[in-house]
Amino acid sequence: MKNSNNLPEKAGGLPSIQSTIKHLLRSHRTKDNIKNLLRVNQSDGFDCPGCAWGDNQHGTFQFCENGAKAIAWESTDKTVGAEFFKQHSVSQLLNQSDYWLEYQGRLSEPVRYNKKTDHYEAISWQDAFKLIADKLNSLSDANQIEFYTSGRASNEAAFLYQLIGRFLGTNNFPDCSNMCHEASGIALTESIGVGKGTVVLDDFDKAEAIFVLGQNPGTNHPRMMNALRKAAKQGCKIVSFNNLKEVALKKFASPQNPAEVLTNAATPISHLYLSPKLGGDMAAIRGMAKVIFEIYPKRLNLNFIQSHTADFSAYQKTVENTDWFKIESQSGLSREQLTQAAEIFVNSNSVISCWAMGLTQHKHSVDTIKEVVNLHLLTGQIAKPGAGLCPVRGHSNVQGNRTVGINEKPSAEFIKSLEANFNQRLPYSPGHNVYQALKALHNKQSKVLICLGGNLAQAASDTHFTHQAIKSAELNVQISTKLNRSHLLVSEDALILPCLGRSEKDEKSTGLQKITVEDTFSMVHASTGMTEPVSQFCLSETEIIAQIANAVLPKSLNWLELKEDYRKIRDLMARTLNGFENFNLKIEQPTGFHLTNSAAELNWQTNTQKAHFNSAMLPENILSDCYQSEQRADDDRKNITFVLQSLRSHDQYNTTIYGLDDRYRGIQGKRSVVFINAEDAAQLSLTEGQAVDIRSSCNQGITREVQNFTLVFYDIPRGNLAAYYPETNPLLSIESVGEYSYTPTSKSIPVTISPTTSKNLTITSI
Ligand SMILES: Nc1nc2c(c(=O)[nH]1)N[C@H]1C(S)=C(S)[C@@H](COP(=O)(O)OP(=O)(O)OC[C@H]3O[C@@H](n4cnc5c(=O)[nH]c(N)nc54)[C@H](O)[C@@H]3O)O[C@H]1N2
Ligand SMILES: Nc1nc2c(c(=O)[nH]1)N[C@H]1C(S)=C(S)[C@@H](COP(=O)(O)OP(=O)(O)OC[C@H]3O[C@@H](n4cnc5c(=O)[nH]c(N)nc54)[C@H](O)[C@@H]3O)O[C@H]1N2
Ligand SMILES: [Mo]
Repeated sequence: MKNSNNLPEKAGGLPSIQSTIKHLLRSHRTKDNIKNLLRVNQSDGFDCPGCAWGDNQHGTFQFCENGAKAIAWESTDKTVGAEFFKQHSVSQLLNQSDYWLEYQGRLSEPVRYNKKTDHYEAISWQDAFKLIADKLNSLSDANQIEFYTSGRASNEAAFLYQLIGRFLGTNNFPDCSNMCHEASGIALTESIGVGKGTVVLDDFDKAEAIFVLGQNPGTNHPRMMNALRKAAKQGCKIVSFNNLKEVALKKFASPQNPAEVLTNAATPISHLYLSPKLGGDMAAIRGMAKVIFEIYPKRLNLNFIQSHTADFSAYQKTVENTDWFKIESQSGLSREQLTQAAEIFVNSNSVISCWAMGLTQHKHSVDTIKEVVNLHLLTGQIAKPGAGLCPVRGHSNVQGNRTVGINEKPSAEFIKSLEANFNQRLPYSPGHNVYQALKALHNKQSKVLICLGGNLAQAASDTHFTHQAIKSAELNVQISTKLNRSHLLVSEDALILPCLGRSEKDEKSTGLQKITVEDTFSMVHASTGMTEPVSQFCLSETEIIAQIANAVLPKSLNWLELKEDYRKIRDLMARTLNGFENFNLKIEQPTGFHLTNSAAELNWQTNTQKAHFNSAMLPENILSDCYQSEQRADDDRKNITFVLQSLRSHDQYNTTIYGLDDRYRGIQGKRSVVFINAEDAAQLSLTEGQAVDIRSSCNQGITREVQNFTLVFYDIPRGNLAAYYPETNPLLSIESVGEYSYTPTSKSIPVTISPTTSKNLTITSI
């Protein structure tokens, strides 16, 4: 394993291209995948399954290293069918790593779990649909079903999926958003009346300053690096707030620019780089607001404040009542540093703030994001060219899924519109989010789990609890492309239903089908797969959902007609969803169409018709309340509690592990590492490379521990640690969730570390 001394000086460049080629070769479908890369994010091609960043509309190559990995991972020759399951029992498979499971290849035929033999066995599609229908129809209450969605499903599949649930009578739609940007949706809806970002890609060309908070775009949104690089070259000031020094936010060489690939050249990205303590961003931004009130009161946009906002004076008082000591100690940043950041903010005519999981996965995330909004409202940095708010979404269609109805708390207006169009009574009361769904499965109140993609077992917190919860389902139905742990947590009955990937052709009797997706800028556009399906037995997600609907609710709609012609599904959506009028026509435009954002038009759809300042005080403590106060006091005295963030390496897509390297952080061949400040290690008499156990301080009578993690010295604030997800999920108590959002507090886990007691040799290969 290499360590932090091997940190690269820049991100991107030649190593990115070399890594892309390596992953293409490993896919065993190199030729197809090169073809795929030429078509990804082109107007007649398919949408990259990597991330939700938008496409530049000028027809150049639109892929990146990690997009290429996602495509190569999906498009492989290796398959997992009934024969594979004959050779491996479920108990044996449970002993394999997550990497090994997915690496076996694409799921290629439907299979059903046989409890007697502990093996999955072949089942026909029709029998599988009937089995689901019989089970669902036998339940006394539709609220005993959990309909999980991961944000890759198309708008068409997701729209039909939510119809099944609602026609049956439930709003139980837990989804990956609950673990991801939930806090952004809540904060933005309450503050500006719409839960989405207000900028479009072109705004990045016009911004004079871009703040990037709690986000690692070099790995997770590499196409965003092109926008940041271009902006930086034009003199836009980029300010990064990141707990870690992420190399791509310092220097980036575009893999698409020959001069930067072939020479040592690179573009400096951040003008100012600040590293707050974990959970310290609300304090940091409060500090910036305080600077504006104290030093630059003339930069307050009083016109904007007066005509467009409510609760300004309450906010002003809150800022006055927040003292610098609290700001500096909670953020870990000095008043001078925050003054520098505030000066860039007020001296720029147009400012964008972007953020991701570093802001959304804390106890006080909703208030933190509202504080970002406060700053923009003070200065009127919203609803004008080059200015606004940009929560950068994760999964490629997670935003679209919400738009078309995957929401456990649908608005009354949405349900009314469905009722009017489908002529039946539908449920208004909220259903389960991920936290509530897992609790209900765990106590057997819920009996069926259906997952449209994803890997809930490894994505959710409190791994032991979550595994028990999934295993408690009487029927576990997984619609997936690759084998993962969620398929193996079975007790009674279970189905694995293999679907087409986004890069594959979806042929129906009416011709080649398109699907649609929505990116982080609310652009909706079509996507058409290009390569031959991996197996003739895979069905499209849309067809699988339509067939389940037909089996369960045959009379409610002509589902079989819908599955043969997705234009008909889009016609239904056009009649039901705001902004989707003439849907089929609008997606004929090469770049699709933009769903308008009311806040970007100075139309505030809040209860007062104004944008709201939020006056919350800084939290007393950033850690979850499940960390008991007596223990907290004791640990504080001994000064031994660290705050741990769980994050992604460069070689993974959420729970999908592509490899064991994290190139930009200097890590090779290993995932069980924990990044620590050298001075903290010295204080505990620990050395670099030493193996430690990490124990959660939120115990509630249960020991939550992961063992044998190697210490890596890193530029990280004292008292903070970082390690990869999903390996660290066992440390997060199920009760440790954000206020209002229920999102696991994956970026602020209280832990202690000690030399390992594990006798196992460190595993370095997969
Ligand atoms: N290749 C690849 N692409 C992906 C994904 C993937 O796994 N792999 N996942 C997709 C998904 S679903 C999502 S949601 C996004 C995730 O995209 P990111 O949010 O970039 O993902 P994380 O790896 O969780 O990184 C969090 C970043 O925030 C910083 N951070 C953590 N806590 C704090 C804090 O309290 N304050 C500040 N200021 N910084 C903090 C971390 O140091 C890290 O740089 O990426 C999407 N794209
Ligand atoms: N500790 C910690 N936990 C976290 C996070 C964190 O930062 N820290 N991040 C959270 C976040 S932001 C998210 S979004 C969640 C992710 O949670 P999920 O979305 O549930 O997880 P993924 O790992 O993206 O799902 C991978 C699986 O999706 C299936 N799949 C892939 N492509 C397709 C497709 O096209 N169709 C279908 N039907 N299936 C497909 C494959 O079978 C694959 O095994 O994890 C969350 N969990
Ligand atoms: Mo996410």
